[in-house]
Amino acid sequence: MIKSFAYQYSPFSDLATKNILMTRRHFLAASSLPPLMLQTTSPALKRRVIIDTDPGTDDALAIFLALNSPELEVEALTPVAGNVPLELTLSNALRLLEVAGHSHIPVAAGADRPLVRRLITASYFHGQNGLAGIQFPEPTIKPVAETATQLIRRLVHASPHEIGIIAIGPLTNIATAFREDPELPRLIPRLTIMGGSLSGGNITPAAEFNIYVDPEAAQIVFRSGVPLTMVGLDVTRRAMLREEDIQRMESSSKPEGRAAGKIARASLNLVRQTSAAGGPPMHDSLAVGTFINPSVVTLHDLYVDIETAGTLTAGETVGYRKAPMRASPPMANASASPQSMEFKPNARVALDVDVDPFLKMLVDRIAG
Ligand SMILES: [Ca+2]
Repeated sequence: MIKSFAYQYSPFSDLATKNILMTRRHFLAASSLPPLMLQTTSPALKRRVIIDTDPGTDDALAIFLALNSPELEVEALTPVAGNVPLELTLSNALRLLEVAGHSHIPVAAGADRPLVRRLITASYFHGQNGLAGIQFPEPTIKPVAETATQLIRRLVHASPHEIGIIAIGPLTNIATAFREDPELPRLIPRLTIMGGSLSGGNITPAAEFNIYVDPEAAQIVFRSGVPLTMVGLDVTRRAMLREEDIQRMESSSKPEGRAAGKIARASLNLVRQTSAAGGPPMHDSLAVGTFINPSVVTLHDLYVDIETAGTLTAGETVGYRKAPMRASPPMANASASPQSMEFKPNARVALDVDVDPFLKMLVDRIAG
C-alpha cells in the first residue's frame, strides 16, 4: 500500500487516475502538502528510477541531485553516446557514482551511436572529457556485463509499473529497448526526458541537442504510448546556476557537492566563452527535479512529434495544442491526400518553471 502511494501521488501517473490502493488519509495528506515539502518524503515512499544519461556537465549535477533525493531510489545508470562519445559517458558515469559514494549502483553501457545517423557531440560545451575538463580519478568500478537495453528490460519486467526512467541524453537506448520489446512502454509508469523545445533550438534554430542527435529514436519514443513528460529548452534554458549557487557547492562538506562546484565553475567559464550572459543552464537537473516534483514546472498536455525528414529542421519537436493537426502536403507524385491527424496528447510538456525553488532544491541537496 505505502509503496504504491508514491506513484499515486504523482498527478501524471496512470495509477494516480485510478486511485488504486490509495486511502483517503493518504490522498488528503498528499493533497495538502505544499509542493516543495515533498523534500521530506520518507524513504518508505521512494520511487525507483533508471537514469539514462550522457555525462555531460549538467548530467553530473542531475545525477548528484537524484542520488541526494530521498524520494528516489536510483536503480541503474545507462550511459549513451551524446555530449561526448560512449567511451567517455560510460567512464564518467562510473566516476560520478564513485565520487558520490554510490559505487553499488549498476552501470550498463548503452548505444555508441544514434540509430541511423552519425554521432554529433557537444564537447565544445562540455569539455573534451565531458566534465568541463575537471579531472576525476579513473573509476575502479566496472560496468555490468548486460547492455543498457538488457538491464532496462530486465528491471522493468521484474517490477512492472514500478520503475520510472529519467532520460537526459539522446533517446537511442530507450528507443532501442522499446523496439526490441514493444510491451515495455506500458510497464513504465513515467518517462521524463530532458529534450526538445517548442521555442527554438540550441544546436540548430529548430532543434534541441538531445533530440537533434537521434531524431529517429526520439520519434519512436514519442510515438510509443509511454507516459511521457518533456522537459525541454522552454524551461531548462531559464534555470541557470547563479554565482552564489556555485559558491555554496564549492564550500560543501560533501565530496559530490565539491565535485559539482568544480564542474559548475568550469561550466560557467565555458558559458562565458560562448555566450554573453547568464550561468550554466541546469537542463538535466530540471528533468530530475520535475520527476521528483512536477509542480516545479507547469505542464501542458500536447501532441508532440519529431521532424525527421527536414534538412534544416531534423530533431525539431513539433507540438500541437489543438486542431488542426496536419502534416506537410504530399508530393505531387504521391498517392496519399493531405493527412489530418487525430489530436491525442502524448506528452506532458513543461512550458513554465518556478526557477528559484528548483535551484534551492538542487543546491540544498547537492551541497548538503
Ligand atoms: Ca545530458
